[in-house]
Amino acid sequence: MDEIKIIRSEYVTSAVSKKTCPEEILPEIVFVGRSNVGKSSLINSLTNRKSLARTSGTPGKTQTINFFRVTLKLPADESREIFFVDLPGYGYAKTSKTNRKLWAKFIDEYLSSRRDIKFVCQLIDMRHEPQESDLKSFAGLVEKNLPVLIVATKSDKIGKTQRQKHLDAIKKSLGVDDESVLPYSSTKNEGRSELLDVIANSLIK
Ligand SMILES: Nc1nc2c(ncn2[C@@H]2O[C@H](COP(=O)(O)OP(=O)(O)OP(=O)(O)O)[C@@H](O)[C@H]2O)c(=O)[nH]1
Ligand SMILES: [Mg+2]
Repeated sequence: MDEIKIIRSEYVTSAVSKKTCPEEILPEIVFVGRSNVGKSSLINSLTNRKSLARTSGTPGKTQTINFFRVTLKLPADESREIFFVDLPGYGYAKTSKTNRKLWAKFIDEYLSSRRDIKFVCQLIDMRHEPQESDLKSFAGLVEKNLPVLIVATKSDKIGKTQRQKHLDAIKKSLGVDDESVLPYSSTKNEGRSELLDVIANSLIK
């Protein structure tokens, strides 16, 4: 496929409840994963923007469901508007239990709502095996019949020779095939054009 381009990207809103999600319905690509795994950085890498989504070295940065409107240019000259949706991370111990429960409920509501979610990118730090919270999140997405692409983040932190071993461990733990796992580095933009292809394909189908 020819190169897919992102020709525009803008922050739309931060939702804290189902009611505050944008009324506008566009195809949505959703980014989920543990706190600090690199969801917001991935959105910046994809859109080629330094700080469209706020990132931080400390986990727990994203605390709301953030919607970004993105205009893609497809090879057939067509341009399409979609939303990138940045979710707060899970597995972050510092918030209270009540708070975590409320969030889990809201995220669950959002994922179960009938918005036009094309697929969910579940990010997993490539250096570590999926944690219990990752397995739980993955199972929840599968249960909702949402297509999931596993994005193995921070691939720049792993030597070339170690990569396959790490990818295999992730695949085995989640029980998914080669096609469902994509290594990504937001600092090096590795995996970017592959992910843009997957996004474009999800819009055509
Ligand atoms: N080396 C490297 N560091 C990365 C990469 N992606 C993210 N980081 C770093 O990881 C940290 C967390 O990144 P964020 O994008 O804020 O993570 P997040 O998943 O949005 O975190 P929360 O909003 O807290 O859930 C930051 O210090 C980033 O610079 C990557 O591909 N490579
Ligand atoms: Mg974030």
